[in-house]
Amino acid sequence: MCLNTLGQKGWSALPARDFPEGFLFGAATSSHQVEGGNDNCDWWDWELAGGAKDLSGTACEHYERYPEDIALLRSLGLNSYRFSLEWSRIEPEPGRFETRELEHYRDMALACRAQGVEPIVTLHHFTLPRWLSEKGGVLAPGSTERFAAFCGAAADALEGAARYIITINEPMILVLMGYVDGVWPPGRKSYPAAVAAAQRLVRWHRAAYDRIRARHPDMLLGIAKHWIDFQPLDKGSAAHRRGAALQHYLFNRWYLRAIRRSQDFIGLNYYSTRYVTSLTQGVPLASEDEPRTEMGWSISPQGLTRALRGLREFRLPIMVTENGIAAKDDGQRLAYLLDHLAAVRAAMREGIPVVGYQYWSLLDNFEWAEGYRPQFGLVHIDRDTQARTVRPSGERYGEIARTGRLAEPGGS
Ligand code: IFM
Repeated sequence: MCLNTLGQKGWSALPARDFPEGFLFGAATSSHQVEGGNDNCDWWDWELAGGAKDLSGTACEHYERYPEDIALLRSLGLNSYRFSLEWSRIEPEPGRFETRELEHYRDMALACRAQGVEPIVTLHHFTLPRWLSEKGGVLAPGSTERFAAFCGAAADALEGAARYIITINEPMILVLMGYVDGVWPPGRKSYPAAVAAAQRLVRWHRAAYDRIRARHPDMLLGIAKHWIDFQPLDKGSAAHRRGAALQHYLFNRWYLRAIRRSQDFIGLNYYSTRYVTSLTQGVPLASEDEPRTEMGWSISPQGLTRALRGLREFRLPIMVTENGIAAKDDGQRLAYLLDHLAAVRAAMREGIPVVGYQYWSLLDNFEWAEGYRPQFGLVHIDRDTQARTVRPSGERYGEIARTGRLAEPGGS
């Protein structure tokens, strides 16, 4: 029997199963996208100011309904759940930590554990408490110390309940959307501010890592890194190739290299390939007739295998912390899921230590500026009644999780 560095059994069983026993098959959500009523954060204000196509409002009422949602995830056969804490609930005013809210999230992690579900907890998933955004958000003086204090309090509350901790979700997406494109809070379009924000988010992670590591040696710490598979639109063009290489370095590698000594595992969020035409430009699709998701993104499972290969340089276990599709047609979702799981399997067969896969998302939810139209969920949410309905893709994914096999019985 083999053990990987996180102590999972069964790499030697790969030929019999497609995924080893103990592989973490799960699904992910984030607080603001599913909880509802997060009226003390920057996104709430952004929505009211017209920055999103819908108001998040009651979202999926997951703050109250999490026991039934975790039970549903478990009933499918999944063995892990990635969710996030809402900083604005936990620290509604600077330095005032709400014990009740810390207990709420500890209870969520314990509810997972009680059902044999591994909780994977994200501490920061895009939203900021209003008091911090009013002072300048990520770039506010002292924001690093504030973030580290919040993470320290959160980790103390999660001690013994959660092992996998993700400090920050997709720092470079936050920089891109909030400081380059200006379509998310704080709505800036400034390269100098973007560079400063990226550097500050490196400090946030390092400070949080040090704070948590000092008190909780058993926790496994990382980030969830959004990775775009940058490819030259025209492989014959030197300008396209140079552009792809630069964007790959700046977006995919720079942050991970900056925090390379402060990670126990790598969290990978992967969705699609982007076709690059210059140092700063690119298009989501190689051609107009290429299949795409409801977000307009390309569908490119081979990009996931390439991403996993690219992460080899960090010599750490890798968890796919997000991968999924917004699709009206659940058949398209299932095809995407199967093809991307096959892409993970291909990487594992090359010896890349992937320890889990979290589909985005468990529930149809609030897709930030795009509102509620894109449906990523394994579980459909009726927006009027909040009724949960498992989609066939969710059932099939659960079967894969239970058996560790990708092929249907009798299939190849
Ligand atoms: O919904 C988001 C999530 O919050 C972060 N990663 C990408 C998802 C789909 O856009």
